[in-house]
Order: sequence, then structure tokens, then C-alpha cells
Amino acid sequence: MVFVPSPTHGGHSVTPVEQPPTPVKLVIAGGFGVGKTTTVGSISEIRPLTTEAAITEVAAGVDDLTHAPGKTTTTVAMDFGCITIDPTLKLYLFGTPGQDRFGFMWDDLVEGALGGLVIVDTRRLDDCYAAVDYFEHKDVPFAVAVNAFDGKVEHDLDEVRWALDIAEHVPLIVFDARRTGSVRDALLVVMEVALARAEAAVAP
Ligand SMILES: Nc1nc2c(ncn2[C@@H]2O[C@H](COP(=O)(O)OP(=O)(O)O)[C@@H](O)[C@H]2O)c(=O)[nH]1
Ligand SMILES: [Mg+2]
Repeated sequence: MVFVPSPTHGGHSVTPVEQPPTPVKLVIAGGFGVGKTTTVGSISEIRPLTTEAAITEVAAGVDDLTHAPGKTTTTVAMDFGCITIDPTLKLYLFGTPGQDRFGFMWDDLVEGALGGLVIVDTRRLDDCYAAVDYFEHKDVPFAVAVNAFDGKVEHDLDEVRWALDIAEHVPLIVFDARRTGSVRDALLVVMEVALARAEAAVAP
């Protein structure tokens, strides 16, 4: 909130003026079925905009459903949600489509993003490498969050870091995509790396 001089009081008193919160764009990325749509839905204060489509017979043969047998829909363009962290900060969340064949959309989705959260399913580490690699190359600050499906993580974090070649400075955490508090904590880790990057950029 800022105060501006009120003309009705000769400029001596002040009137509070509500400032809209600063909008910050974050991207939620990761392989097919890792929990991106679930993550956005768990925290969004608006009903998330999602572009789920039924998995067709044809796609069912292409997309690996082994570890997501109950999955009947898939995100074809993106997920969108938002969450006001405090009166000064509002996060806008953009979830990427997970399949490689929608990779052409990533550059647009990441445009203007302050940071990214790469979600990993430890049962299918191979599927998650592309997202880690993408953020490294784009030089967008990011954190990696292992989604603990049913509370279980198949590999310990050191193994995950090694297998996905995640740099030491990139935070690696475990979270639960279905729990609001857990998603909020993961997003705050992303904000920390994004802020650290911004501070480093203005440092003399
Ligand atoms: N048991 C369990 N299921 C989850 C979890 N996160 C997501 N799911 C389920 O896994 C499937 C894939 O999740 P979804 O969010 O659609 O993945 P996306 O392809 O990355 O958007 C859905 O059926 C979810 O309900 C989790 O943490 N635990
Ligand atoms: Mg999805």
C-alpha cells in the first residue's frame, strides 16, 4: 500500500491507495503424468484453466501410461492458475504440456517467466531430463521437485541429482502435488532462486 497526498486536505494528509500485487510468471514443467496439472490445481485460487483432452486410442499407444494407469486425460496446450502470496505478490502459474511433440510451445510459455519448477517422477527419470535440460539452456532460474507419488520416492535425492545431471546450485526437493502447503513451499523455493538471480544481476 502506498500513501499519496490528499488534495482535499491541502496536501497535508494522506490517503491510502491500493497497489495491485506485482505479477510474477512461473512455469510448471516436467514429463508426461508427473503431476503438473495436479500441482496447478492444488494451489490456484481461481478454478484452473486447463486444456485437458481425452487420451485417444492413438495417443494411448504413444504416451507411456504405465505409471499413470488412471490417467484418462492429458494437457494439450497448458494449465493456468494463480495464487496471491501476499498483498504485494501474485504468482501466475503456467503448466507446460508434457509430451515432446508439444515442445514447440515451450519457448512461448517460458517467455517472461521469472522461474520454473520442474516436477520429477522418480519412477520415470528419463522423461524428466528434457525439462531440466531446457531450463539450464534457457538460463531460467528453476528448482526441481520430486513428486512423492503415494509418499514413495524410488531413488534418493543424490541419485536423482546425479541421474538428471542437476547442477549443485539448483534446489532439489520432495513435495506432494496434491497438497496445497507442499506446492506453496515448492513455489517459494522457486521464488528464492529467482530473487537470488535478480539480486545477483543488480549487484555491482
Ligand atoms: N497418488 C498420487 N497420484 C498423483 C499425484 N500427483 C498426480 N497424481 C495423479 O497422477 C496422474 C497424473 O497427474 P497430472 O497432474 O495429470 O500429470 P501431468 O501430465 O504432469 O499434468 C493423475 O491421475 C493424478 O491424479 C500424487 O502425488 N500422488
Ligand atoms: Mg497435465
